[in-house]
Amino acid sequence: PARETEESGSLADLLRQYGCGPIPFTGEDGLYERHLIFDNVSAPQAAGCRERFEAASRSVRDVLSQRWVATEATYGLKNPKRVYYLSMEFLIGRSLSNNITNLLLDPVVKQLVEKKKIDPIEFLEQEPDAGLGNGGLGRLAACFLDSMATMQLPAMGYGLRYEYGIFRQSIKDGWQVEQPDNWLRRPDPWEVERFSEAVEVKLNASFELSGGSLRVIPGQPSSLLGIPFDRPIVGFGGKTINTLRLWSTAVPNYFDFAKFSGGDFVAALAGTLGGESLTRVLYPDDSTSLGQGLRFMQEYFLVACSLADLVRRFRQSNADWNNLPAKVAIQMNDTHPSLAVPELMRILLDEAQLEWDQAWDLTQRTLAYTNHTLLPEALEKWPVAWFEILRPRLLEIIYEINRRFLDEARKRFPGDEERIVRMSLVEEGEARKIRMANMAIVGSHSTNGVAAIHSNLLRTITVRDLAEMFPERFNNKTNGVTPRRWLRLANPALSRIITEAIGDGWITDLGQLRKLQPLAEDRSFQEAFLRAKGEAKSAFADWLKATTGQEVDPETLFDCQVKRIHEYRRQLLNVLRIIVLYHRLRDDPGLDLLPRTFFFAGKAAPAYRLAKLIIKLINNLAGTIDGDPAVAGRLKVVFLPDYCVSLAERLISASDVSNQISTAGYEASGTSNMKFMMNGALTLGTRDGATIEMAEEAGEENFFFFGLTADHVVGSRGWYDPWWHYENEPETRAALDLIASDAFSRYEPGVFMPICEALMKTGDFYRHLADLASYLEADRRLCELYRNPQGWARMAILNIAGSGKFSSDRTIAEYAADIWGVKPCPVSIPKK
Ligand code: T68
Repeated sequence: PARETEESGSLADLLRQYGCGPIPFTGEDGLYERHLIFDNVSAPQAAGCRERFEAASRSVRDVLSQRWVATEATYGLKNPKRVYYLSMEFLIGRSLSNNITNLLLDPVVKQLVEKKKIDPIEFLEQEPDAGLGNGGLGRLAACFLDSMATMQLPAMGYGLRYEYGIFRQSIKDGWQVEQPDNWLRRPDPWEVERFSEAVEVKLNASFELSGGSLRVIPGQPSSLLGIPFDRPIVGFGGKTINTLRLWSTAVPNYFDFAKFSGGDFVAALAGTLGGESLTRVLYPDDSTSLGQGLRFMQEYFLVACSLADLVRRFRQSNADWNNLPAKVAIQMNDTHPSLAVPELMRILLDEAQLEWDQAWDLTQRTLAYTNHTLLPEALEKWPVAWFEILRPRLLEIIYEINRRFLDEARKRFPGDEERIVRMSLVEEGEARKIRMANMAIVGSHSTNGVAAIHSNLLRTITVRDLAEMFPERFNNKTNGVTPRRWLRLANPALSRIITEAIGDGWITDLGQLRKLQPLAEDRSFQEAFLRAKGEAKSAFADWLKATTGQEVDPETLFDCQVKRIHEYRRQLLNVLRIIVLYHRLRDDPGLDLLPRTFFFAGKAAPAYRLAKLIIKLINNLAGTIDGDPAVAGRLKVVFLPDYCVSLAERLISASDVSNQISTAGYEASGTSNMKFMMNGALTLGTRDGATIEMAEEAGEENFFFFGLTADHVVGSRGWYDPWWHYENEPETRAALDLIASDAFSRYEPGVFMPICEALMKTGDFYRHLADLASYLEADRRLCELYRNPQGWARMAILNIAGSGKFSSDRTIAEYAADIWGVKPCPVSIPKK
């Protein structure tokens, strides 16, 4: 049995505990030098930046390896209840600097960098972002893994090892251009392939790659192999190292012997190409379900591999299937992995041979579901026909679930057949479809939204009938972000002054930031804050210049809107604001306007034409302003291409103003809003998502709220008229006229017509014009405050002090207590 070991002491102690043993990190025989020589079989002096990055990563991995093994061994031995986070996306970003921070190795690495005269930026920039996600949902999953490991929870993430992550965005003539993200071109130093733990997924169809698309051959059973690739998830302090297991497809080692002996050697092998492509690429849509067959197969592949794997692990330590909910919690990140409902039933019925009622009870008590959006176009519905082709047994099970569920529903709501039609897991129509959200809710014990307003709208509007049937299942878990990456790592200057003021307890207990509240009035702390912000802004400006050649002035106010481009997120509203300011300046060149830089960044789904046109408009506006000597030095618009985790780390820490301006009721939560807040930016925003709760924490008087509330938005459907604003608000009219008259498209006349149409002709669904005037008014108040640096610093500090609730540690503590019932399981290393 394991015996507990010592607490961490000195750095040397720590390294020893991590299992680094007598081998030092650097020096003649150190890990780093060994990797430089032996991994590449070349002289260390010959190593380039990439080789140095790989050697450093390998060395860090060596430091954590034994601890990683000990973590899994501890779980095996103590058999605690474990949580499995199933997600089609993990937007990880870079790992080297994060793992160094979380292992507390910064002093060691600092020495290395100094001794070897390595340029740390050049060196860290070698690591590609692991961009296995679209946006908030994928980044949330990554923050949750960090928190679970830090809180020593026995947890594991399951996802897919896409060979191509979210596309790389570049801008050509103002337009978004997508390029493949070949992030695995060079070997990834963090992943460990575990071929011996491969699982087989049986399907009722075969696949072929023909002409770039996947062709399904129904009725020809086949199987795929899922190969696990494990990545270490380092908890802060390095005590727990959990695992993110990503599945990659391979085709079993079989041959089409008929074809082979017929002489068609190439065709026999080419047949395997179809299956191999399954995990090739991440779908780049963050808010629409396009209903692609390949996506459906990816989802099933994730679920089938992960459940087979976790059930195998469960069976190693537990004889009785009835213990499943006592030992396993499975969280479904949106409906993407909701095939877990019928798949777990299949395992319990067909493999464990349990009776239906028992299998159903265990399934429901094991699974839980998180909803991330209310947008109808994002709700997944899969054609019944695809189930029939791919896995008919799942369809049988879904029909039986539905039959029993509707029987119950009819008892609860006799005579209300319309309600039954709405609640059914099956949507009738020409092509019958399975409603995945309904299935996830019916097949689990918990459904949560991701901010208070979102959970309420979900319960009272979107899936009201189901919430009336199962009220006890519905709950809220307001999102959070990890302060390790988003404050300690991203903003060293601010972290330092916080730690100097209140100690470093905030890193794992963000509520302690409250202690900063009294310091908001303290002159010297205000000044320290302004200096730290200035430092971050200069660092960003230097980085931007060095990597892109673009120049921005850190003396100007940095005003940001960074997120996926979508109409509901209203980047267009921001554009209208800037056009109004530009127009004022043109009208009156003597105007006393606060010098500002407006940053935009974000990707548009490749098939979302209006979103791509919005990017074009932002870029053309930037060009027009740059070319206008009348506004030089006073207004600047910058569209930063290829928004990703590592860019977010640099930009958010350097921001003064955060724009969170979605149409109220549409942004489920938002998570960048929280990152900006804890980095001391002030929020210009609508009452939507978690921004509402942020203001509750910091005090509304420290927020710049404007615009319609969610109730107003709902109430205005039916009578809202954008033309009223056009006719009655001169600045609104002027801004729209400028767009329509090609002021920003002199050489491409008419190019922005679809934008004018969306705003005026088709009714401005997202209420841009309704909120423009109040946006400008809030903006005016904000600029006034900025002219008073002490007042500004005071409010920013109050925001930081109020941001403690938005640590993902708090969110995870709530999931653990209310949904999963899991407790910390500290790792112990058996004494040698
Ligand atoms: C986001 N959703 C929400 N979806 O928009 C955001 N969708 O408000 C919230 O803060 C965040 O989730 C975390 O809860 C997404 O990011 C997707 O990325 C997505 C991807 C594929 C399909 C549908």
